[in-house]
Amino acid sequence: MRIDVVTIFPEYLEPLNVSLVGKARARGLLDVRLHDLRNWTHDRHHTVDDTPYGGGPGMVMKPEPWGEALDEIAASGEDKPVIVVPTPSGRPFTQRLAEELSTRPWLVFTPARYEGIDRRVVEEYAERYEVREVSIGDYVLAGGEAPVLVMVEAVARLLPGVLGNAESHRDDSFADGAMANLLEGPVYTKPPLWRGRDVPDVLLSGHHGRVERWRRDQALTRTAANRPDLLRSCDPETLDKHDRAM
Ligand code: 6GU
Repeated sequence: MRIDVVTIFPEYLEPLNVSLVGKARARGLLDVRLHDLRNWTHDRHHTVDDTPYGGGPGMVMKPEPWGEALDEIAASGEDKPVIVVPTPSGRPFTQRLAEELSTRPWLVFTPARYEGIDRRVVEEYAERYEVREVSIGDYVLAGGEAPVLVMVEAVARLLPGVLGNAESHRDDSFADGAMANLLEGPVYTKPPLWRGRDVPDVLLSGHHGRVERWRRDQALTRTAANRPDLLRSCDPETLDKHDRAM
């Protein structure tokens, strides 16, 4: 997969050199290209923002640098990229969307600063490309760069060959399957006794069936406590079907 990021803070994206994403890049599974939006400005001050029409606080990103940058970058590959526009006004970024994006050969992210990008940029590119306006949650950040780090990591770990074994995301919170819509329960490792605290006996029992039953109970309890909305969105029949199967 190829990922381009256009930003006025390329250095903000340096974590993409580290850990899972960094390794995927080093192994040639992921081709990440960072671009400084100011390279597509022509004035001495490399201006990327201006005052908003209609008044109001803050500044708006000018359309011309984005237009020149996206024209050049989008024309630099074989197929058409999906353009992902991080914005608190976008559709929610979910595991489902991460899975969908992970099947696409090429993503271009356009993280903005200030009050956002002149609306005409999205309109212009939506006529020729698939454009997704996406929010990572119900809070406001100062810019789209941190959301790009979030989304790239969520997508990269789904790419073939990036994780150790193909099973490692089967039981992830939010994945499909028996644990669909349930949060993962607690995990333990050695030593079996730490500061007077035991590892639950069932995990040391060697009874695979009892371990699975316990894990599902933990997942249900945690989901009820932390995300009751997820439990309510479950089909009760599907929940029961998985429970009867244990
Ligand atoms: Cl994608 N951008 C900004 N600036 N704030 C956000 C966000 C995105 N998602 C949630 N908050």
